[in-house]
Amino acid sequence: MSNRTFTMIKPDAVKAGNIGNILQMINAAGFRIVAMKYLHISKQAAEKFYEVHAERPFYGELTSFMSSGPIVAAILEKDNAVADFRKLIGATNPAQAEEGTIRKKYAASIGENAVHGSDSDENAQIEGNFFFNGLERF
Ligand code: 3AN
Repeated sequence: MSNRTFTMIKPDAVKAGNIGNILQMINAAGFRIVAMKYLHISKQAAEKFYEVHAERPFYGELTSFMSSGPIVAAILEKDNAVADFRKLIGATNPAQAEEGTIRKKYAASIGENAVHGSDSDENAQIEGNFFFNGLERF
């Protein structure tokens, strides 16, 4: 079990002005920020990041959305980080997300669901490495 996960605050949540609210929930849940940046990724970069979903019907929609505006990318640290962060963000579909989760509060739909959270330790490492080099982690 690793103690790090990777997250993105997605373009919908950034546009809605919820960066601060979401970071507040992340901090209140006990996560430490190891690395963080605010950036606008290209469609090509989004396609690379979501390569594992290339065959899914929503791949085009997902990668267009993720490159539609700036995002916040971050590596987070806490015991049991991956599982605890998935709990904090709630179900992929906000309609099914539990009360008090980030997606319940700030996500509008399954496609535009406010935040990303890695689904395994292995992916947390791959995804963190996609955005951050060694000099950008503290
Ligand atoms: P999660 O982000 O909860 O791990 P995944 O890995 O199944 O969910 O999906 C990756 C991303 O793809 C989701 N965060 C969501 O933005 C998008 N997505 C998943 N399912 C759909 C869908 N049916 N329609 C549109 N977008 C979807």
